[in-house]
Amino acid sequence: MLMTSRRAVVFAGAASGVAAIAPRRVWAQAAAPAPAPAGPFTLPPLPYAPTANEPSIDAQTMSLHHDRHHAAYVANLNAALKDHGQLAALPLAELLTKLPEVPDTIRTTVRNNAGGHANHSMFWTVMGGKGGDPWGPVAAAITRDFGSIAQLKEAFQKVGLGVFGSGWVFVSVDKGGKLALTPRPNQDTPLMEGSSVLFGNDVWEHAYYLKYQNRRADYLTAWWNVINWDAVSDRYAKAQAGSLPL
Ligand code: MN3
Repeated sequence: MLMTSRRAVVFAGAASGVAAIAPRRVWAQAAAPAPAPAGPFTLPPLPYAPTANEPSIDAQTMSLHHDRHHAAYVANLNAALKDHGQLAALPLAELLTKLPEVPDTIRTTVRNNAGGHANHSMFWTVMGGKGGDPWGPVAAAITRDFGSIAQLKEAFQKVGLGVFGSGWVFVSVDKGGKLALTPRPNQDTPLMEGSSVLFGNDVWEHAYYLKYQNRRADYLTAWWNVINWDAVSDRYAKAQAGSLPL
């Protein structure tokens, strides 16, 4: 009976905009972001707890990055495509290759937010690992195309530091399995040219500023501690099979 009456009070408080009397647990739920619009695009859940990449990537950054930044790209994309049913029905990767066909009035919004949705959907899945060394065919491809994993990391670091302002550093993979470092500004992605992304790191300040402030180099170095090589290997196989969705 106590719980019932407490809940009733909390709901009444929330409805009238008075949250101060809510117990902590309920207050935390009330503070969560509003659900995204119905679609067609949806925010994928983080595939691990926000703490999974500690201490390299702090939990607060992970939560804000996923729950707020990525959610906003999805919401903005859905809003932009609200009256464009044919575009809204396309798979995300296909939409990204058809930007020239998107009406002028929404093209930049679609470019930024569809790109942001694709990039972050990839990003979460290649993290949550333990770093270390890659294995199998992707390790062989790295050695073939960059010389060694150490040389890839060195080149990736240099390119990541060279992105002026906000953007991404990707390792893209072509249909023959050849790898290349491909930095992109803003939320652009090699998917826009029909290429596949093997993995990539987000060098927007929102990805690291809470913990690293201006020290992007330290963030780039630490990020390798949480790369999930199993996931990257899986992406490599799918890219070559033509079955990698993003
Ligand atoms: Mn980001």
